[in-house]
Amino acid sequence: MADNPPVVGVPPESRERYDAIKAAFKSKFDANPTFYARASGRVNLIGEHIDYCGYAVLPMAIEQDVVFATRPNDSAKITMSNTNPKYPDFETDIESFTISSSDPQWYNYALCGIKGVMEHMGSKGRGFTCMVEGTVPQSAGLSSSSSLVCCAALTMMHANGWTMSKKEIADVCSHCEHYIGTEGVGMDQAICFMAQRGTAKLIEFNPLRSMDVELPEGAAFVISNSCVEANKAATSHFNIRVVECRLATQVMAKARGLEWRGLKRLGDLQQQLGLGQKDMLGVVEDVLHQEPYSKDEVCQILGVTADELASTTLSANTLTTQSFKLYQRASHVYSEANRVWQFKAVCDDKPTNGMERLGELMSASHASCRDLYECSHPDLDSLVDICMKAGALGSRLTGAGWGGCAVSVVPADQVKPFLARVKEEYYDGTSRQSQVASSLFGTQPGGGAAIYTD
Ligand code: ADP
Ligand code: NG1
Repeated sequence: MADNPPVVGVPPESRERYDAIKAAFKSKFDANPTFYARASGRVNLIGEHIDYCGYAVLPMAIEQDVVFATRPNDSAKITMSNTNPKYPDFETDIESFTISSSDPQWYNYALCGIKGVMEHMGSKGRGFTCMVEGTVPQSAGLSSSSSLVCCAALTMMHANGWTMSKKEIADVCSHCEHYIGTEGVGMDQAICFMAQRGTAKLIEFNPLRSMDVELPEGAAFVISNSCVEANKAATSHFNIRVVECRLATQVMAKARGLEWRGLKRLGDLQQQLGLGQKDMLGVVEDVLHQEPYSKDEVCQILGVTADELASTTLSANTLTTQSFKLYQRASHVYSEANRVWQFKAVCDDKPTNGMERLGELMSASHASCRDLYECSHPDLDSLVDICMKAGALGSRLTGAGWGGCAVSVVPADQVKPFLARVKEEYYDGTSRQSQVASSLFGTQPGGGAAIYTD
Protein backbone atom coordinates (compact mmCIF):
# COMPACT_ATOMS: atom_id res chain seq x y z
CA MET A 1 0.00 0.00 0.00
CA ALA A 2 1.38 3.39 -1.03
CA ASP A 3 0.79 5.03 2.33
CA ASN A 4 2.56 2.36 4.40
CA PRO A 5 6.29 2.32 5.13
CA PRO A 6 7.71 0.64 2.01
CA VAL A 7 9.06 -2.92 1.96
CA VAL A 8 11.81 -3.05 -0.67
CA GLY A 9 15.11 -4.72 -1.48
CA VAL A 10 18.32 -3.42 0.07
CA PRO A 11 19.38 -0.51 -2.17
CA PRO A 12 22.43 -1.58 -4.24
CA GLU A 13 24.49 1.38 -3.00
CA SER A 14 23.99 0.21 0.61
CA ARG A 15 24.64 -3.48 -0.03
CA GLU A 16 28.10 -3.50 1.50
CA ARG A 17 26.90 -1.92 4.74
CA TYR A 18 23.95 -4.30 5.08
CA ASP A 19 26.22 -7.28 4.41
CA ALA A 20 28.38 -6.14 7.32
CA ILE A 21 25.35 -5.82 9.62
CA LYS A 22 24.16 -9.25 8.45
CA ALA A 23 27.59 -10.71 9.24
CA ALA A 24 27.47 -9.17 12.74
CA PHE A 25 24.02 -10.73 13.23
CA LYS A 26 25.23 -14.12 11.98
CA SER A 27 28.27 -14.14 14.20
CA LYS A 28 26.20 -13.22 17.27
CA PHE A 29 23.10 -15.34 16.73
CA ASP A 30 24.29 -18.06 14.34
CA ALA A 31 21.49 -17.38 11.85
CA ASN A 32 20.61 -14.80 9.20
CA PRO A 33 18.26 -11.86 9.72
CA THR A 34 15.03 -12.07 7.72
CA PHE A 35 14.60 -8.32 7.28
CA TYR A 36 16.09 -4.93 8.12
CA ALA A 37 14.16 -1.94 9.45
CA ARG A 38 15.77 1.46 8.94
CA ALA A 39 14.79 4.87 10.29
CA SER A 40 16.79 8.02 9.72
CA GLY A 41 17.70 11.01 11.85
CA ARG A 42 16.58 14.48 10.85
CA VAL A 43 17.73 18.05 10.76
CA ASN A 44 15.18 20.69 11.60
CA LEU A 45 15.69 23.67 9.29
CA ILE A 46 13.44 25.99 11.28
CA GLY A 47 10.70 25.77 13.93
CA GLU A 48 12.46 24.88 17.18
CA HIS A 49 10.63 23.95 20.37
CA ILE A 50 7.24 24.66 18.87
CA ASP A 51 5.96 21.19 17.88
CA TYR A 52 4.83 20.51 21.44
CA CYS A 53 3.04 23.87 21.41
CA GLY A 54 0.99 22.72 18.40
CA TYR A 55 2.89 24.62 15.70
CA ALA A 56 4.25 23.49 12.34
CA VAL A 57 7.95 22.68 11.90
CA LEU A 58 10.17 22.30 8.84
CA PRO A 59 12.62 19.39 9.01
CA MET A 60 14.17 17.01 6.51
CA ALA A 61 15.52 13.49 6.98
CA ILE A 62 19.30 13.00 6.85
CA GLU A 63 21.24 10.02 5.49
CA GLN A 64 22.44 8.85 8.92
CA ASP A 65 20.09 6.26 10.36
CA VAL A 66 19.39 3.38 12.72
CA VAL A 67 19.06 -0.16 11.35
CA PHE A 68 17.59 -3.22 13.08
CA ALA A 69 18.63 -6.46 11.37
CA THR A 70 15.90 -8.77 12.64
CA ARG A 71 14.82 -12.38 12.85
CA PRO A 72 11.39 -13.01 14.41
CA ASN A 73 10.95 -16.17 16.50
CA ASP A 74 8.45 -17.83 18.80
CA SER A 75 10.48 -17.57 21.99
CA ALA A 76 8.36 -14.76 23.53
CA LYS A 77 11.64 -12.94 24.12
CA ILE A 78 13.18 -9.84 22.63
CA THR A 79 16.95 -10.06 22.27
CA MET A 80 18.92 -7.01 21.22
CA SER A 81 22.58 -6.57 20.47
CA ASN A 82 24.33 -3.45 19.17
CA THR A 83 27.27 -3.24 16.75
CA ASN A 84 28.68 -0.52 19.01
CA PRO A 85 30.32 -2.34 21.93
CA LYS A 86 29.55 0.55 24.25
CA TYR A 87 25.94 -0.64 24.28
CA PRO A 88 25.45 -3.88 26.26
CA ASP A 89 23.34 -6.79 25.02
CA PHE A 90 19.81 -6.89 26.35
CA GLU A 91 17.14 -9.55 26.60
CA THR A 92 13.64 -9.37 28.02
CA ASP A 93 10.50 -11.41 28.21
CA ILE A 94 7.93 -9.94 25.86
CA GLU A 95 5.17 -10.53 28.42
CA SER A 96 6.60 -8.27 31.09
CA PHE A 97 9.11 -5.50 30.85
CA THR A 98 9.42 -2.12 32.44
CA ILE A 99 10.98 1.03 31.02
CA SER A 100 12.99 3.04 33.47
CA SER A 101 12.65 6.80 33.06
CA SER A 102 15.43 7.45 35.55
CA ASP A 103 17.95 5.44 33.56
CA PRO A 104 17.90 6.19 29.82
CA GLN A 105 19.84 3.07 28.74
CA TRP A 106 19.88 2.52 24.98
CA TYR A 107 17.54 -0.47 25.00
CA ASN A 108 14.91 1.50 26.92
CA TYR A 109 14.42 3.68 23.82
CA ALA A 110 13.87 0.55 21.73
CA LEU A 111 11.42 -0.77 24.32
CA CYS A 112 9.49 2.53 24.06
CA GLY A 113 8.80 1.86 20.36
CA ILE A 114 8.00 -1.81 20.98
CA LYS A 115 5.61 -1.02 23.84
CA GLY A 116 3.89 1.74 21.84
CA VAL A 117 3.12 -0.68 18.98
CA MET A 118 2.03 -3.47 21.36
CA GLU A 119 -0.41 -1.15 23.10
CA HIS A 120 -1.72 0.22 19.83
CA MET A 121 -2.31 -3.28 18.42
CA GLY A 122 -3.64 -4.58 21.74
CA SER A 123 -1.37 -7.63 21.50
CA LYS A 124 2.03 -8.68 22.84
CA GLY A 125 2.97 -10.19 19.50
CA ARG A 126 5.93 -12.45 18.91
CA GLY A 127 9.54 -12.14 19.95
CA PHE A 128 12.56 -11.39 17.81
CA THR A 129 16.31 -11.20 17.82
CA CYS A 130 18.01 -8.15 16.40
CA MET A 131 21.36 -6.53 15.73
CA VAL A 132 21.17 -2.74 15.93
CA GLU A 133 23.47 -0.32 14.17
CA GLY A 134 23.14 3.45 14.32
CA THR A 135 25.03 6.21 12.54
CA VAL A 136 23.04 9.25 13.76
CA PRO A 137 25.31 11.40 15.98
CA GLN A 138 23.95 11.06 19.49
CA SER A 139 22.62 13.71 21.85
CA ALA A 140 23.38 16.16 19.06
CA GLY A 141 19.91 17.40 18.08
CA LEU A 142 19.66 15.09 15.05
CA SER A 143 17.11 12.82 16.68
CA SER A 144 19.12 9.67 17.28
CA SER A 145 16.81 8.62 20.11
CA SER A 146 13.66 8.95 18.02
CA SER A 147 15.29 7.07 15.13
CA LEU A 148 15.92 4.24 17.58
CA VAL A 149 12.34 4.40 18.92
CA CYS A 150 10.81 4.54 15.42
CA CYS A 151 13.05 1.78 14.09
CA ALA A 152 12.11 -0.50 17.00
CA ALA A 153 8.42 0.24 16.42
CA LEU A 154 8.74 -0.56 12.72
CA THR A 155 10.61 -3.76 13.57
CA MET A 156 7.90 -4.83 16.01
CA MET A 157 5.21 -4.11 13.44
CA HIS A 158 6.87 -6.00 10.60
CA ALA A 159 8.04 -8.93 12.74
CA ASN A 160 4.39 -9.56 13.60
CA GLY A 161 3.00 -9.09 10.11
CA TRP A 162 1.03 -6.05 11.27
CA THR A 163 0.56 -3.06 8.99
CA MET A 164 0.09 0.61 9.72
CA SER A 165 0.10 3.68 7.54
CA LYS A 166 3.03 6.07 7.88
CA LYS A 167 0.78 8.53 9.71
CA GLU A 168 -0.56 5.89 12.07
CA ILE A 169 2.85 4.60 13.12
CA ALA A 170 4.23 8.17 13.36
CA ASP A 171 1.34 9.01 15.69
CA VAL A 172 1.98 5.91 17.80
CA CYS A 173 5.70 6.70 18.02
CA SER A 174 5.15 10.38 18.85
CA HIS A 175 3.91 9.40 22.30
CA CYS A 176 6.36 6.56 22.95
CA GLU A 177 9.23 8.63 24.35
CA HIS A 178 6.95 9.60 27.24
CA TYR A 179 7.67 6.13 28.63
CA ILE A 180 11.25 7.24 29.13
CA GLY A 181 10.17 10.53 30.68
CA THR A 182 10.51 12.98 27.75
CA GLU A 183 7.51 15.28 27.34
CA GLY A 184 8.11 16.02 23.64
CA VAL A 185 5.72 15.04 20.91
CA GLY A 186 5.74 14.97 17.18
CA MET A 187 8.36 16.33 14.86
CA ASP A 188 11.03 13.64 14.95
CA GLN A 189 8.69 10.70 14.56
CA ALA A 190 6.61 12.44 11.87
CA ILE A 191 9.56 13.27 9.62
CA CYS A 192 11.07 9.86 10.27
CA PHE A 193 8.12 8.18 8.58
CA MET A 194 6.89 10.89 6.22
CA ALA A 195 10.23 12.02 4.76
CA GLN A 196 10.75 11.77 1.01
CA ARG A 197 14.08 11.89 -0.75
CA GLY A 198 14.72 15.29 -2.33
CA THR A 199 12.27 17.41 -0.35
CA ALA A 200 12.07 19.02 3.07
CA LYS A 201 8.64 18.86 4.74
CA LEU A 202 6.44 21.32 6.54
CA ILE A 203 4.75 19.22 9.20
CA GLU A 204 1.56 20.26 10.96
CA PHE A 205 0.03 18.50 13.96
CA ASN A 206 -3.48 17.60 15.11
CA PRO A 207 -4.17 16.13 12.70
CA LEU A 208 -0.71 15.15 11.49
CA ARG A 209 -0.11 16.23 7.89
CA SER A 210 2.86 17.22 5.77
CA MET A 211 3.60 19.37 2.73
CA ASP A 212 6.64 19.21 0.48
CA VAL A 213 8.97 22.19 0.67
CA GLU A 214 11.28 22.55 -2.29
CA LEU A 215 14.54 24.10 -1.10
CA PRO A 216 16.07 26.76 -3.38
CA GLU A 217 18.37 25.48 -6.09
CA GLY A 218 21.92 26.38 -5.30
CA ALA A 219 21.38 26.34 -1.53
CA ALA A 220 23.33 23.75 0.47
CA PHE A 221 22.57 22.86 4.08
CA VAL A 222 25.60 21.99 6.19
CA ILE A 223 25.51 20.40 9.63
CA SER A 224 28.25 21.01 12.19
CA ASN A 225 28.32 19.39 15.61
CA SER A 226 29.50 21.47 18.55
CA CYS A 227 30.46 18.14 20.17
CA VAL A 228 28.72 19.22 23.37
CA GLU A 229 26.39 16.32 24.19
CA ALA A 230 22.95 17.06 25.63
CA ASN A 231 20.85 14.07 26.67
CA LYS A 232 17.15 15.01 26.95
CA ALA A 233 16.07 12.13 29.16
CA ALA A 234 18.99 12.55 31.58
CA THR A 235 18.37 16.27 32.25
CA SER A 236 15.31 18.36 33.00
CA HIS A 237 16.00 21.35 30.66
CA PHE A 238 13.71 20.03 27.95
CA ASN A 239 10.77 19.22 30.21
CA ILE A 240 11.12 22.57 32.02
CA ARG A 241 10.63 24.34 28.68
CA VAL A 242 7.55 22.22 27.90
CA VAL A 243 6.13 23.11 31.31
CA GLU A 244 6.98 26.81 30.96
CA CYS A 245 5.01 26.88 27.69
CA ARG A 246 2.07 25.14 29.40
CA LEU A 247 2.14 27.62 32.25
CA ALA A 248 2.37 30.58 29.86
CA THR A 249 -0.70 29.18 28.06
CA GLN A 250 -2.63 28.80 31.29
CA VAL A 251 -1.69 32.17 32.79
CA MET A 252 -2.69 33.97 29.56
CA ALA A 253 -5.87 31.88 29.26
CA LYS A 254 -6.87 32.80 32.80
CA ALA A 255 -6.18 36.50 32.12
CA ARG A 256 -8.42 36.34 29.04
CA GLY A 257 -11.25 34.67 31.00
CA LEU A 258 -10.89 31.21 29.42
CA GLU A 259 -11.21 27.85 31.20
CA TRP A 260 -7.45 27.34 31.57
CA ARG A 261 -7.29 23.79 32.96
CA GLY A 262 -7.98 22.12 29.62
CA LEU A 263 -5.49 24.31 27.78
CA LYS A 264 -1.94 22.99 27.55
CA ARG A 265 -0.47 24.40 24.36
CA LEU A 266 0.22 27.94 23.19
CA GLY A 267 -1.28 26.98 19.83
CA ASP A 268 -4.58 25.95 21.45
CA LEU A 269 -4.74 29.30 23.23
CA GLN A 270 -4.34 31.10 19.91
CA GLN A 271 -7.17 29.03 18.46
CA GLN A 272 -9.45 29.73 21.41
CA LEU A 273 -8.77 33.44 21.15
CA GLY A 274 -9.26 33.38 17.37
CA LEU A 275 -6.20 35.55 16.79
CA GLY A 276 -3.30 35.47 14.30
CA GLN A 277 0.22 34.41 15.31
CA LYS A 278 1.52 37.96 15.35
CA ASP A 279 -1.44 39.13 17.48
CA MET A 280 -0.39 36.58 20.07
CA LEU A 281 2.83 38.54 20.62
CA GLY A 282 0.56 41.44 21.67
CA VAL A 283 -1.22 39.19 24.17
CA VAL A 284 2.16 38.13 25.59
CA GLU A 285 3.11 41.81 25.98
CA ASP A 286 -0.22 42.65 27.63
CA VAL A 287 -0.43 39.75 30.06
CA LEU A 288 3.01 38.42 30.96
CA HIS A 289 5.82 40.19 32.79
CA GLN A 290 9.46 39.77 31.89
CA GLU A 291 10.69 38.85 35.37
CA PRO A 292 10.62 35.12 36.06
CA TYR A 293 7.47 33.84 37.78
CA SER A 294 7.90 32.01 41.06
CA LYS A 295 5.89 28.85 41.64
CA ASP A 296 3.94 30.65 44.37
CA GLU A 297 3.01 33.47 42.01
CA VAL A 298 1.81 31.04 39.34
CA CYS A 299 -0.28 29.16 41.91
CA GLN A 300 -1.76 32.44 43.11
CA ILE A 301 -2.65 33.59 39.58
CA LEU A 302 -4.28 30.25 38.72
CA GLY A 303 -5.87 29.89 42.15
CA VAL A 304 -4.45 26.41 42.83
CA THR A 305 -2.25 24.76 45.44
CA ALA A 306 1.22 23.48 44.56
CA ASP A 307 -0.19 19.91 44.57
CA GLU A 308 -2.93 20.87 42.12
CA LEU A 309 -0.37 22.56 39.88
CA ALA A 310 1.64 19.35 39.90
CA SER A 311 -1.31 17.41 38.50
CA THR A 312 -2.61 20.02 36.03
CA THR A 313 0.69 21.16 34.58
CA LEU A 314 3.99 19.76 35.84
CA SER A 315 5.91 16.62 34.85
CA ALA A 316 7.76 14.22 37.14
CA ASN A 317 11.13 15.90 36.74
CA THR A 318 9.83 19.48 37.05
CA LEU A 319 8.04 19.06 40.39
CA THR A 320 10.78 20.93 42.25
CA THR A 321 11.33 23.71 39.69
CA GLN A 322 10.69 27.04 41.42
CA SER A 323 11.12 29.68 38.70
CA PHE A 324 9.53 29.95 35.25
CA LYS A 325 10.26 32.41 32.43
CA LEU A 326 6.89 32.68 30.77
CA TYR A 327 7.24 35.92 28.79
CA GLN A 328 10.46 34.85 27.08
CA ARG A 329 9.32 31.32 26.23
CA ALA A 330 5.96 32.41 24.80
CA SER A 331 7.59 35.23 22.80
CA HIS A 332 9.98 32.71 21.25
CA VAL A 333 7.22 30.25 20.36
CA TYR A 334 4.90 32.74 18.66
CA SER A 335 7.70 34.42 16.68
CA GLU A 336 9.31 31.10 15.71
CA ALA A 337 5.94 29.72 14.56
CA ASN A 338 5.65 32.72 12.27
CA ARG A 339 9.18 32.24 10.88
CA VAL A 340 8.33 28.70 9.78
CA TRP A 341 5.58 29.97 7.46
CA GLN A 342 7.83 32.78 6.21
CA PHE A 343 10.50 30.18 5.39
CA LYS A 344 7.97 28.10 3.47
CA ALA A 345 6.69 31.18 1.60
CA VAL A 346 10.24 32.02 0.45
CA CYS A 347 10.72 28.43 -0.78
CA ASP A 348 7.38 28.57 -2.64
CA ASP A 349 7.79 32.07 -4.11
CA LYS A 350 11.44 31.60 -5.13
CA PRO A 351 12.48 35.29 -5.03
CA THR A 352 15.94 36.11 -6.45
CA ASN A 353 17.28 36.72 -2.95
CA GLY A 354 15.61 33.55 -1.61
CA MET A 355 18.74 32.05 -0.08
CA GLU A 356 19.57 35.28 1.76
CA ARG A 357 16.00 35.48 3.12
CA LEU A 358 16.20 31.90 4.39
CA GLY A 359 19.53 32.75 6.00
CA GLU A 360 18.03 35.76 7.80
CA LEU A 361 15.16 33.68 9.12
CA MET A 362 17.52 30.96 10.34
CA SER A 363 19.76 33.46 12.11
CA ALA A 364 16.74 35.15 13.71
CA SER A 365 15.64 31.71 14.90
CA HIS A 366 19.03 31.11 16.47
CA ALA A 367 18.99 34.46 18.26
CA SER A 368 15.54 33.67 19.64
CA CYS A 369 16.61 30.19 20.80
CA ARG A 370 19.71 31.67 22.42
CA ASP A 371 18.22 34.75 24.07
CA LEU A 372 14.55 33.99 24.70
CA TYR A 373 14.37 30.21 24.92
CA GLU A 374 17.86 29.86 26.41
CA CYS A 375 18.41 26.47 24.83
CA SER A 376 21.81 27.13 23.28
CA HIS A 377 25.29 26.64 24.71
CA PRO A 378 28.34 28.96 24.57
CA ASP A 379 30.26 26.50 22.33
CA LEU A 380 27.29 26.19 20.00
CA ASP A 381 26.97 29.99 19.82
CA SER A 382 30.62 30.29 18.94
CA LEU A 383 30.23 27.55 16.28
CA VAL A 384 27.28 29.48 14.78
CA ASP A 385 29.43 32.66 14.72
CA ILE A 386 32.26 30.77 13.01
CA CYS A 387 29.81 29.40 10.41
CA MET A 388 28.60 32.94 9.66
CA LYS A 389 32.17 34.23 9.27
CA ALA A 390 32.97 31.24 7.07
CA GLY A 391 30.33 32.29 4.53
CA ALA A 392 26.99 30.93 5.74
CA LEU A 393 23.98 33.08 4.85
CA GLY A 394 22.32 31.94 8.06
CA SER A 395 23.13 29.50 10.83
CA ARG A 396 21.23 28.17 13.81
CA LEU A 397 21.11 25.46 16.41
CA THR A 398 18.94 22.54 15.38
CA GLY A 399 16.96 20.13 17.56
CA ALA A 400 16.58 20.48 21.27
CA GLY A 401 19.84 22.41 21.79
CA TRP A 402 21.88 22.86 24.99
CA GLY A 403 24.70 21.62 22.78
CA GLY A 404 24.49 19.47 19.67
CA CYS A 405 24.46 20.67 16.08
CA ALA A 406 24.13 23.83 14.06
CA VAL A 407 22.66 23.87 10.55
CA SER A 408 23.85 26.53 8.10
CA VAL A 409 22.62 27.58 4.67
CA VAL A 410 25.56 28.05 2.32
CA PRO A 411 25.66 28.80 -1.42
CA ALA A 412 26.38 25.40 -3.01
CA ASP A 413 29.46 26.70 -4.84
CA GLN A 414 30.92 27.95 -1.54
CA VAL A 415 30.60 24.72 0.43
CA LYS A 416 34.23 23.61 0.00
CA PRO A 417 35.86 26.78 1.39
CA PHE A 418 33.12 26.94 4.07
CA LEU A 419 33.92 23.44 5.31
CA ALA A 420 37.65 24.16 5.29
CA ARG A 421 37.26 27.30 7.34
CA VAL A 422 34.87 25.82 9.92
CA LYS A 423 37.19 22.81 10.29
CA GLU A 424 40.16 25.08 10.83
CA GLU A 425 38.44 27.39 13.30
CA TYR A 426 36.26 25.04 15.34
CA TYR A 427 37.83 21.59 15.15
CA ASP A 428 41.56 21.74 14.30
CA GLY A 429 43.91 21.79 17.26
CA THR A 430 41.15 20.91 19.74
CA SER A 431 39.90 17.68 21.30
CA ARG A 432 37.17 17.70 18.62
CA GLN A 433 39.66 17.25 15.79
CA SER A 434 39.35 13.46 15.74
CA GLN A 435 35.57 13.72 15.32
CA VAL A 436 35.52 16.16 12.43
CA ALA A 437 34.56 13.64 9.72
CA SER A 438 31.35 12.66 11.50
CA SER A 439 30.71 16.18 12.83
CA LEU A 440 30.90 18.44 9.78
CA PHE A 441 29.02 17.46 6.64
CA GLY A 442 26.66 18.66 3.94
CA THR A 443 23.25 17.03 3.81
CA GLN A 444 20.44 16.43 1.32
CA PRO A 445 16.80 15.62 2.12
CA GLY A 446 16.77 11.84 2.68
CA GLY A 447 14.02 9.21 2.52
CA GLY A 448 11.61 7.91 5.17
CA ALA A 449 11.67 4.79 7.31
CA ALA A 450 11.50 1.52 5.39
CA ILE A 451 11.81 -2.25 5.58
CA TYR A 452 14.57 -3.78 3.46
CA THR A 453 14.87 -7.41 2.49
CA ASP A 454 17.84 -9.31 1.00
P1 ADP B 1 19.11 12.97 20.34
O1 ADP B 1 19.02 14.45 20.25
O2 ADP B 1 20.21 12.43 19.49
O3 ADP B 1 17.81 12.28 20.13
P2 ADP B 1 18.97 12.06 23.11
O4 ADP B 1 19.84 12.49 24.22
O5 ADP B 1 17.52 12.31 23.22
O6 ADP B 1 19.59 12.70 21.82
O7 ADP B 1 19.17 10.49 22.89
C1 ADP B 1 20.46 9.90 22.80
C2 ADP B 1 20.40 8.49 23.35
O8 ADP B 1 19.74 7.61 22.40
C3 ADP B 1 21.78 7.85 23.54
O9 ADP B 1 22.35 8.19 24.80
C4 ADP B 1 21.45 6.36 23.46
O10 ADP B 1 20.94 5.88 24.69
C5 ADP B 1 20.32 6.32 22.45
N1 ADP B 1 20.87 6.01 21.11
C6 ADP B 1 20.89 6.79 20.03
N2 ADP B 1 21.46 6.16 18.96
C7 ADP B 1 21.79 4.93 19.40
C8 ADP B 1 22.43 3.78 18.79
N3 ADP B 1 22.84 3.79 17.53
N4 ADP B 1 22.60 2.70 19.55
C9 ADP B 1 22.20 2.67 20.83
N5 ADP B 1 21.61 3.71 21.46
C10 ADP B 1 21.42 4.83 20.76
P1 NG1 C 1 15.82 16.26 19.73
O1 NG1 C 1 16.69 17.15 18.95
O2 NG1 C 1 15.64 14.93 19.08
O3 NG1 C 1 16.19 16.17 21.16
C1 NG1 C 1 13.53 17.44 20.67
C2 NG1 C 1 12.12 16.86 20.51
C3 NG1 C 1 11.44 17.42 19.26
C4 NG1 C 1 11.45 18.95 19.30
C5 NG1 C 1 12.90 19.44 19.49
C6 NG1 C 1 13.01 20.93 19.62
C7 NG1 C 1 11.61 14.60 21.28
C8 NG1 C 1 11.70 13.16 20.99
N1 NG1 C 1 12.18 15.42 20.39
O4 NG1 C 1 14.33 16.96 19.60
O5 NG1 C 1 10.13 16.93 19.16
O6 NG1 C 1 10.62 19.43 20.32
O7 NG1 C 1 13.49 18.86 20.66
O8 NG1 C 1 12.46 21.57 18.51
O9 NG1 C 1 11.04 14.98 22.29
